[in-house]
Amino acid sequence: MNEIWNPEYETMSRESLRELQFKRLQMTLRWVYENVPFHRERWTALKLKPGDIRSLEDIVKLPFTAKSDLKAASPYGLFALPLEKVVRIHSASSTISDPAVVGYSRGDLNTWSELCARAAVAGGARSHDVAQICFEYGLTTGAFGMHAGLERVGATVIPASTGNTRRQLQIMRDFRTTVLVGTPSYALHLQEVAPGLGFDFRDLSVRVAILGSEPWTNELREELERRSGMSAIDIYGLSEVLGPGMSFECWNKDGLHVNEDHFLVEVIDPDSGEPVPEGKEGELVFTSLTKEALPVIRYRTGDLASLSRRPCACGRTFARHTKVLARTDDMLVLGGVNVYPASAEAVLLDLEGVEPNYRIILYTEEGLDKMEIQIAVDSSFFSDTVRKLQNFQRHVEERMHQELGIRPRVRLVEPRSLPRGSDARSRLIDNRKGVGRGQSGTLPRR
Ligand code: DLL
Repeated sequence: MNEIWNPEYETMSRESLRELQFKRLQMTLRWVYENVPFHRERWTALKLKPGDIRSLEDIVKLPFTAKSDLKAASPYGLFALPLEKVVRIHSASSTISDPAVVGYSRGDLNTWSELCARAAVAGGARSHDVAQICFEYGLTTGAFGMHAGLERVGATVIPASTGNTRRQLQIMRDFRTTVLVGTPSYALHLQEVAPGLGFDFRDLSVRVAILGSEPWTNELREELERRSGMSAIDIYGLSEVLGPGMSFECWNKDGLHVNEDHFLVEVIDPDSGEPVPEGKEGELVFTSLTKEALPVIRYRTGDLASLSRRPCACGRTFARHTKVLARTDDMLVLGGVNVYPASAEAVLLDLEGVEPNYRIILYTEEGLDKMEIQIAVDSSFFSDTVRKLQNFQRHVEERMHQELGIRPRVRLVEPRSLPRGSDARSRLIDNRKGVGRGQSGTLPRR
């Protein structure tokens, strides 16, 4: 059960690991200083050069990088390599019109598949497995990362992508899928709808589920495992830093091991930016140690967790962070897609005849977390024909889909049925029962 894909690195002594990290950090800082004017200029303004970082702890001297920096430099402003050497582009699954673009060199893709292979093996996948990937094959990173990692392990990979649940279940049964890869909400959805579509999940061969891209609780894990007898493990990552495979659970399921030979991880107080002690919750911050095309320096994830460097029963020496269940901002993750309520509001404000009065309701349907947007429209709207109202609704849904990457249900309501002048917090009602259940991360904690 406890196979380790790359024991040389995954079990190296903490002392050797720190040495390796420091060597790689120095290389990264020099690489960035020479090739990314954005970082060089900021460091110069602080009178800092790569040589001033003399220990791992000195990293705190460097400024943070935020998603807004990546967006401002979009598409290629933070790349350290010319496009000629960049072989892949992805983007974070947030606002479509304002994406954070990320790039990979051939070497980066090799690193990425290695880290996803480690995650897959830690979760229980082996070369004899048949792995069905139910992440979308597109601009987001989930599918391509895990696809490459599982192929590297030697598993037989089925690029099933998302949607068409009946077909997914059919593939699972007929191709005898043993490893399911996707979002926890989709795994739950598959389990919930299977009986109605004539499938019994327990008759399928799924042994392991490698799930991530959105927050999910241990209670949900227990439910998924109980319903189908499979082992469900958590993988974490974000596109801006790499994608899936930055950290992963082992069979011990007691925190996610960070691939520390490739990333320096910090936990900071989101308000002060100061480091917090081990075991205390704060914002995860990552610095890449080996990335070539888009190295990231002290990238603020917005994800809250705490870190532990205590040895793990699995033998890996990499630090572990707790499950990510909350964020510093109001970003929602619905079906693995990142959604900022402000982006929904921007779409609404752009529509004629719509009052800037709306309410977002999160709900769960067949295990999937979904969004309904109730929009106050002029009362004159309701004197229009039903067809006209439906067309308008569809138009809004389509615009939301284009902008947010999810298709919320839109309901038009009379202005007085919504509370007036409410702030963002009271505009959001969270009735989720599925993956979002128990999440405290749907609203800012401050
Ligand atoms: O979701 C990468 C990924 C794909 C990870 C597949 C794991 C599996 P983004 O679309 O950039 O990348 O979204 C990143 O999603 O900052 C977290 O808020 C959230 N997230 C990702 N994985 C987890 C997880 C991918 N295991 C954002 N638990 C992150 C909780 C997660 N939240």
